[in-house]
Amino acid sequence: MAEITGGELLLKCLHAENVRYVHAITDGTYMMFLEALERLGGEYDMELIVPRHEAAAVHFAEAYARVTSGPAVVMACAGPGAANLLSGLICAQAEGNPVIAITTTRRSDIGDSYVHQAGMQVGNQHDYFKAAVKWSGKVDHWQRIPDMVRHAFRMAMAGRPGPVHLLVPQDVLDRYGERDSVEIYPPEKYRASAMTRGAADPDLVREAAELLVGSDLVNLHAGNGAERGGAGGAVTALAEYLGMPLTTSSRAQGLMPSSHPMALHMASPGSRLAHAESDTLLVIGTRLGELVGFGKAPIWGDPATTKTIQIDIEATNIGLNRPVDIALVGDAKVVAEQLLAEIKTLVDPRAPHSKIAEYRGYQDQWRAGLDSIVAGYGEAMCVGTLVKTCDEFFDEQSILTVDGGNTQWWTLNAHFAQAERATISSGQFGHLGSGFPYAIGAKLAAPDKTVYCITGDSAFAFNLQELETAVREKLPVVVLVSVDGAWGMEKTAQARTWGREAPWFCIEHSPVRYDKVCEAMGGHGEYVAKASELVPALARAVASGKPAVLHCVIEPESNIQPPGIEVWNALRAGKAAELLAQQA
Ligand SMILES: Cc1ncc(C[n+]2csc(CCOP(=O)(O)OP(=O)(O)O)c2C)c(N)n1
Ligand SMILES: [Mg+2]
Repeated sequence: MAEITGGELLLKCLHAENVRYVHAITDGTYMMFLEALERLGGEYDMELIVPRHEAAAVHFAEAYARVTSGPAVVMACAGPGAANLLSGLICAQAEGNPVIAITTTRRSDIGDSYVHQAGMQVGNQHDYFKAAVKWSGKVDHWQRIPDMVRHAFRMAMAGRPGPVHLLVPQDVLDRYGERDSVEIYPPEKYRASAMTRGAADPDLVREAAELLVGSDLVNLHAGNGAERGGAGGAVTALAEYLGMPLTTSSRAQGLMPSSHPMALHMASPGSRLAHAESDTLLVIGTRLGELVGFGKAPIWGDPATTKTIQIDIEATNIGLNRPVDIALVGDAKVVAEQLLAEIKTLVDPRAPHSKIAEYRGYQDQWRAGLDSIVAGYGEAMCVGTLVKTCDEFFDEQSILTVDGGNTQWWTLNAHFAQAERATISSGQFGHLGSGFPYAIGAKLAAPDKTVYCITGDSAFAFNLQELETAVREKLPVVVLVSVDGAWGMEKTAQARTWGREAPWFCIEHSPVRYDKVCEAMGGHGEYVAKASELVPALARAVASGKPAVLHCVIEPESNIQPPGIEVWNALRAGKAAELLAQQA
C-alpha cells in the first residue's frame, strides 16, 4: 500500500506515453508534479525545458511533434501562463500538431467558478481553451487523472492530429491517493494510433489500383499527412513503380528528395502543369487547401474528366475541397504500401512518364530564373542568397525551419528540400514568431542533426528571448535573420491594395543588431552584409558550438515582390486561369 500525489500520478501517466520533455515555466500550483519530476525524472528519462514565454514552448512542442511524429507536452500555470499558451495552441491546431497542454487552476475552492468574486489568477480557463484546441477536458478528481490523460493523448493523436488541453486544479495534484487504486498502462492498450497504422478497405484499394494502372498520366500529390506518417519511402516507391510525377504541398517538401528525377518542386510551373494535365490525381494526406487553389480547376483538372483518389487518415477530410472517385481512409504509409502491393499484381513497373522530363524542363528554367535573380544582386543579398547558400552549405539531412512574411515566401519557393520532415514552418497559419522556437524544438527532437532557421526580422523578434533558452539548454541552432528592417510583406499588401506605402503603418523598424542581441544572451553573433561573407560566417557559427544568429542585411527592395507571390495574388483574386494562360 503506497500513497502518491496527483502530481506523481500525472507524471507516471506521462511516462507511460514515453514523454521525454515537459515544456513549462514552473509555478506554485503544480509543485507536486515538479516534486515528482525531480525525484523520478532521471529514472523516467523525462526533463523539464523552461522557455521564456509559454507560446514559444508550444512551438517547441509542435516542432518536436513534427520531427518525431509523436505527441509533445507543455504545461502552464493558472491564469496568465495558461493565457500565454493559447496563441501557440491555436497555431498548433491549424498546423495539425499534437501538443498536449496541461494547465492548472488555483485550488477548486477558489478556482474558475468563482471568477466573479475577484479571485487572483482565475479566469474562464476551460472555456477559452475549448475554442482553441481539438479537445479540452477537466480533471475533477485524483482518481480520474489516468483516464483523462489517456483521453487527451487519444484525442491528440487520432485522425488528423491536433492540440488538446487538460485542466488539473491544484488540489487534485496535491491530493494523495492509493497508487494501486488506479491503473496505468501503455498507449498500445488505449489508443488506436499506437496500436495500428490503419489500413484501407482492400476492395477499394483494388479498385484504386485498377484505376491507376488504367490511367496514362497520374499526378501523385502528397501533403502534411504523408509527412506525418513518415510515408516518404512508400510514396516514392509507388510513384517510381508507375512512373508518376510526384508533387507535394509546401509542408511536405522533401517527402521525395528534390534531387529525385520524378520530384517536382511545389512552386514550380512543372507542379502546376502536373496538377492540371493528369488524367488521375492520387492525393495523399492533404486537404488541398487554399495554397493550392482548393483543388479546383483550372489549377487542377476538372473533376468531370479528371478522376481523384484520396487517401487520408481523417475520414472527415475526404472530399473536403474536391469531389473524389475513390476514398481510401487510412494511414498514408500503410495505404501507399497496400496500393503498391496491389498494383504489382496487375502490371510490371513502368518507365517514368515522358511528361515528367517536360515538367522538369520547365522547373529547371524556373530555377534558373531564381538563380539569376540572386546572381543579379551580386554582393548585395536577397533572401534567395541565404536560401541558395544554405542549401549548399548544410548537409541534406539538416532541418530547416522557416518564418516571416516575404522571407518565408522566398524561402519555401527557393529551398530544395532533400529529406523528409526536414522543412518546418507554420505554412497553414502563417504564425509569425514560430520559426525560431520551431528550431529549438527540432533540435531537441533530433540532437544529432544540424538545425537552422531562416526568418524575417520582424518574425524573429516575436520570440527572440528564447535565445537564452537555447544557450541555457546548449542547443546550437543557427538562425539567419533576413534583415530588411521592416514588416516586408505589409509593403506588398500596401502596394497591392493602395499602390503606395504608408509610413504611419510603422512598417520600418528602428535599427536592431540581431547578432549583438544573440551575443548579449550568451550566443554567437555574425553580421553579414555581403554575399561572399555568408559562407565563412556560417562556418564560424557552426564551429562556435553555440546558438548563433547571423544578422543578414538584405536589399529591402528585393523583399517586396518575392518570386512566386504572383501565384498567391492570382489565387486570392480568383485569377488562377489567367496565371496558367500566361505560363502556357
Ligand atoms: C503573429 C502574426 N502577426 C501578424 C501577421 C501578419 N503579417 C504577415 S507577414 C507580416 C510581416 C512579416 O515581416 P518579417 O517577419 O520581417 O518578414 P518579411 O516580410 O519582412 O520578410 C505580418 C505583420 C502574422 N502573419 N502573424
Ligand atoms: Mg522583414
